[in-house]
Amino acid sequence: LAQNPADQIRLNQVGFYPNAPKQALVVGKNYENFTLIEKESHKVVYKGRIKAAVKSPFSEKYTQEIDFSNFKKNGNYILSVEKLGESYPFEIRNNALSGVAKASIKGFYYQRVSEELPEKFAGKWARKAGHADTAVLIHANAVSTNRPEGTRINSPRGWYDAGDYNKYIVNSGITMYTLLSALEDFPKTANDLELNIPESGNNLPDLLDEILVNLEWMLTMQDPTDGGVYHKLTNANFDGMVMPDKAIQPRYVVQKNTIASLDFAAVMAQASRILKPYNHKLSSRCLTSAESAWNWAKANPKVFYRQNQNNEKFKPAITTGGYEDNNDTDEWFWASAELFVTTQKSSYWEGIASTDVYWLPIQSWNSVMPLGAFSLLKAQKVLPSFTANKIAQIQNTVLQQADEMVKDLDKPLFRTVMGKSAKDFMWGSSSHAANQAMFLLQAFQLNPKKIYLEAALGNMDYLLGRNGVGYSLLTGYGSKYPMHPHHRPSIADGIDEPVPGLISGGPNPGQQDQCKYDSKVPDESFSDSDCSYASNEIAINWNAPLVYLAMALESYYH
Ligand code: 9MR
Repeated sequence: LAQNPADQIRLNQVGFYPNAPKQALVVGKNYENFTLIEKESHKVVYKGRIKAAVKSPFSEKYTQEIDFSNFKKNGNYILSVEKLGESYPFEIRNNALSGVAKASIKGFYYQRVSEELPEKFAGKWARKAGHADTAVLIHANAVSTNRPEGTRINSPRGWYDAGDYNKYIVNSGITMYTLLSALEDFPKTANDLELNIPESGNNLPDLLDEILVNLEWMLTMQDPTDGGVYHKLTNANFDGMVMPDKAIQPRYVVQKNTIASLDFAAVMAQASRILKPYNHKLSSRCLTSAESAWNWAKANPKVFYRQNQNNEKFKPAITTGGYEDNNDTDEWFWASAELFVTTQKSSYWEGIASTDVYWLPIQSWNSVMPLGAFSLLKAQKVLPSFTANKIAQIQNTVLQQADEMVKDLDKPLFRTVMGKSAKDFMWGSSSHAANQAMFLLQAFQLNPKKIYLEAALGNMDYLLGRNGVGYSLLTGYGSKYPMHPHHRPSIADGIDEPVPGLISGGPNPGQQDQCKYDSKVPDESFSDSDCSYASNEIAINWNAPLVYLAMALESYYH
């Protein structure tokens, strides 16, 4: 089969900002010259030399860099590589990624539980409401004196987690943090993004309206009598590939635990702060809920959710997503940080004071210490002076790690921070790329070195096509994007195009799904098939850092 040259020219298939770096890569090692062609007229508008090849650390593949940063004129273009052919088309314009920013937030609208998505807002992806979640059972592993077996609770709304139809507190934790931070850090951009959702025009930013949908659900996951928070609201087993309204298995809330309660406490404390100017009453309710979840965790430390152990004792067995995490150090840190920043009560500082922060992982659903670190750094100007030494330590750590990340960016295969190491290609690797960028953007807010911002942009280019698979990993955006994500509505709705604005998990050599993959190479280990939950699912915690990144780029480059 003849190869499509466009598949060998890896670039952001959506768009470039006039005043930002513009790079593409060609897969190969002997190419010499490129031209930039105006799409309509097919006129050559810019010419250049292609750089020397760099070998993949993962395979026998080589890539060569094409740089056309000096070309700044708005328009629609194609790159042409001599002796190969033409790339997919792309734009150069101001607000080049506003479409991506909007779509990645609108993706959450499409995940809404308990409400119909009418055509007016959902277009051809209109669908009936699924899961009222008004009579959810307390699972046998979660019964308490005040809520004995057979009790039903009202826990509607929120977002479906991913390609499945369950709602998980732990994963909502980092997702909400990330979206709330985007709102806090880029308020003007948030105001400008109109999403065409039912609440549009109600005087709140659409992003906030969308956040409130899940906040409302999270609040119902707290047991009001003791403050503890249930791990998840779930079926016993994953549904078949059906639309939400056809998914009618019984729903349960399962075991209250320390990690879920701390994640909840952190989000509610943060929300209380950020919501204050918009809704005073809700803001104080969030704080009360945060403190009672914290108190529950204090009284019930080290209660971990362990699905298999539970299944031996309690029926029905629960086999949906585990989100199990046996290390609560980072959740304590995060919840302490949010509660401290919001209340400035010294009791919340103790855990922070006693934690050394000489290294931070890239944030993920089970590694949330960076979230607390970022919140402390942002608040440092208004915090009491006894916090200064600890905050200086955290700041050094973030800046040092950012410097490390942006080193030698001319060497990796895609000239991006993402993919310097094979370890970057984990389950949900796309979110890792977006979270690395978010980490760099925290550094940029502390010290506006251009390279931090440019490296964050590079990871966006990675997500939109400058990568090992040649797909823009965002459904509906670019010329070649995943058509068969592991996403029940996209599979069952009878519409060819997947629901738009959802970021695919991306390459994952773990291949835990046993689907057919064309390659085992870490950066190529991807399968655009709906069977592939390990490389081609979508998830709220993957979309959220993309929202943050797109909004950041829109506000810094515009
Ligand atoms: O994102 C999660 C990933 O880090 C884990 O390795 C994986 C296996 O436990 O689970 C992922 O989360 C899934 C969740 O358990 C259920 N909903 C879909 C999520 C994305 O695949």
